[in-house]
Amino acid sequence: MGLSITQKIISSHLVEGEMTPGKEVAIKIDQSLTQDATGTMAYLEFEAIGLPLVKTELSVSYIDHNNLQVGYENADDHRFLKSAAAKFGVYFSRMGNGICHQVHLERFGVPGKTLLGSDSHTPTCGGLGMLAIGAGGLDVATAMAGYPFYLSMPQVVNIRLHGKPAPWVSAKDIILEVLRRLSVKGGVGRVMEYTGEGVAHLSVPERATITNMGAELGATSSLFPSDEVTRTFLAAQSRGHNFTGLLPDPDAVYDEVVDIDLSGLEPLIALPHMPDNVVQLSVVAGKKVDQVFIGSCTNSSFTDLMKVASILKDKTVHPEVSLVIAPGSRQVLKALASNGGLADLVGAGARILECACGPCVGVGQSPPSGGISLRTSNRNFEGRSGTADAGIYLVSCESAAAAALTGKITDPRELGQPVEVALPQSYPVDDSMIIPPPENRDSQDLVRGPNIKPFPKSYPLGSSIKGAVLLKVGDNITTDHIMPAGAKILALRSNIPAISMYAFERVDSSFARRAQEAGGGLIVGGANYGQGSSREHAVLAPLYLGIKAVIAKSFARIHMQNLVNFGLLPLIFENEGDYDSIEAGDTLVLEKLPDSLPTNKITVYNASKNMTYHVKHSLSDRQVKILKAGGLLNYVRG
Ligand code: MIC
Ligand code: SF4
Repeated sequence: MGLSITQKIISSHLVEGEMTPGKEVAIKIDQSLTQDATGTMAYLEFEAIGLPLVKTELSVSYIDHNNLQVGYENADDHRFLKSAAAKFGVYFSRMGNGICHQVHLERFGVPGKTLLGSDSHTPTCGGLGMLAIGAGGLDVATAMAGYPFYLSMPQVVNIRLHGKPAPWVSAKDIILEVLRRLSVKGGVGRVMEYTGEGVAHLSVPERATITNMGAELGATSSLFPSDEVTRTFLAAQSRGHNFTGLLPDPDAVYDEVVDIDLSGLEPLIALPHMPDNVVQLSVVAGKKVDQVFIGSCTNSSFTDLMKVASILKDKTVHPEVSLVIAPGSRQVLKALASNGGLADLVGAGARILECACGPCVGVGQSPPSGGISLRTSNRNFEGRSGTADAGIYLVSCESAAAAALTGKITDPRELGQPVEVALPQSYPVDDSMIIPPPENRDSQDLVRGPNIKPFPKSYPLGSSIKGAVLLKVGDNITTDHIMPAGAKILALRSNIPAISMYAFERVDSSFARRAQEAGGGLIVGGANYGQGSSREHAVLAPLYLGIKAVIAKSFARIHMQNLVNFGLLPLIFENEGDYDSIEAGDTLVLEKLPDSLPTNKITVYNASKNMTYHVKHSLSDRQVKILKAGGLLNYVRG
């Protein structure tokens, strides 16, 4: 039986396990990446593992998320990260060099290799035929320490692309179509593998737009073949030596096949407040727009921004619209500067932000109250922009540029002649903002400022859990709900006691106080609890506040692993209807733990209602052992 690309990469990296979907496998990790908002924890955790040096082939620490320094906190974090990179043998991509995923795609990604990153959009490098997976900081720290990465062997979904996109339809519209069809839960436990004759029409940065937003499907990863398009891209990055071809076997067997006719697609748009709330853009055309943000790891490549420059050339941004553009990397910005594209953007009135995540993570350009912001980014979760009642719409660069000119949601096809941007023969390669680890590390200390506090201790699972339901939430609760980002809160990423006070702030601002007063308790969630980011803080804060278990209808992959990594019990309702009979404030009692975990027959007694529920888990034996050990750090340290 032939193999898919995913199966080929997993089998060539397999350390343990059987490649049967749903069974746990362990794979060797070749490369890792961290970013500043998750990186401080990851390197503190690596320090706690106790190794002097990373064991991966390549590890890179990026500074890209929180570049707004309104106090010492961030600057201290960045200084710590620079010292940790030098001490542990990690490349350090300085602030201003760009967004981790864009820079990694340009400078480091290699077809056929594995990459683990402490950011959920790590699958961006799947655009190069890499198996790139997002994970929590502790998983990345253990991978840097040379331990394999454990995952549930994914099903492989073959998304076959047919034909060629019509003018004004772009890669963003393709992934929005996938989200429209499969939903934000559609990728859970799966890798999305793109094939078909249509892939030849997509450049590597366009492929990366699609694999990037596979994170919004909840997918373990997404990838494209490594073909002539990949070879050309790597050569243009002066990295022709990194090319290896990688295609699925002609008789590869997939768990599911999805066919998409690219020529039939229209410009699409995701309406507030979920990335799968997708409709044809023409349906909402005419709606007034206050802001447009072009950038993020989804749509900030050279070609993306050149298209925008061509659309805006010799025109002026609508008087009612504030347009900001954040190039994905310094390479993109340099290329735009040298070919005149930057002058066209500035000439039209675009505000150029630095090469970083910026508004995507709530750092800058929060919309006005009740405002409408059109964005090329990947997440439109409620409140993530920094404005609770704003409406965020996700679109392609072409659609964003069209709205910037007209002041309303506009079908880009109305702009007339399509813009053509030729792919560069070569990109302006300049790695001078990436500091390689020094040869001599003997004198290198970790530099800690006052904001860098030790992470909270996790404890072995006790024999019983008794506590009140401190919060009951609905379906699709994101990590942005659990532990919001934004400039103010991001500055506290290295200070768990301080950041914990913001847990669930936008859902119930009394949560942290109540949890502290009660000395902890439980959380009840709906389906896909913890979707979105990889941030461990969505577990570290509840841990700090004394939360012992989360009972939900289902969990998102990275968040569930993060819960286990820090010794919090993720349980699933056997009967989803039981969710309805639990109320916030009810006292729940779980007994005979952890002995009932191996048999997976766990009962929850609701002492307030005198009712008993059956719950289960989807943990492997290894994950149960991690819980018994009191988290992954204790487990690997033995
Ligand atoms: C995000 O897009 O939500 C983030 C910010 O990049 C997160 C990481 C973080 O919270 O630091 C992610 O996607 O994992
Ligand atoms: Fe940064 Fe936004 Fe991408 Fe997250 S999704 S890595 S915040 S650009």
